[in-house]
Amino acid sequence: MSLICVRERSLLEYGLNENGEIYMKKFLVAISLAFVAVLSNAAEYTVNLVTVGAGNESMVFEPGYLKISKGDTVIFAPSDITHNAVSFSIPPNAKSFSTPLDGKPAKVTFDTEGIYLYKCVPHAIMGMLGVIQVGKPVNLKQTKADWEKFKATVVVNKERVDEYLKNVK
Ligand SMILES: [Cu+2]
Repeated sequence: MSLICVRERSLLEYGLNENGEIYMKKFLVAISLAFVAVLSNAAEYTVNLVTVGAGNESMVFEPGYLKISKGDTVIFAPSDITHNAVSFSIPPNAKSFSTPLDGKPAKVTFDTEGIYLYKCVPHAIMGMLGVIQVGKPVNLKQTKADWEKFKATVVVNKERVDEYLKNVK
């Protein structure tokens, strides 16, 4: 009698363990697939900070307008130590960014949706300005207001930003 009980219990336990292992395996596979999905969904873009652009423009971000998704990363790659990327208009609750003037590529991850306006500090006056749209343009009105204010400090190539902003949808 007691022997049967022991046998039944161990069989039951064995069965549960086997199920448990299967569930654990399925769970681990699901987790690793989700992890791979997260990794591959977050894209990486490069913006070049150049003294002479592809079309012979001077002091320019290439591309000047970039649309990305929430969670994506942008590498700001300066041609030399005279260029950087510093935000001056950002969506509500977004983090501002500022890359150093050291000639090295700098990574910035964008976790908050909206439009970001940024400048190269030494060449903002020459219209070295850029627009990054992350997801939906939730702050377009504020972006335009900030740009109108900033515009007064730009001497040449200010129309670039107006052109970039035409891409915003
Ligand atoms: Cu510059």
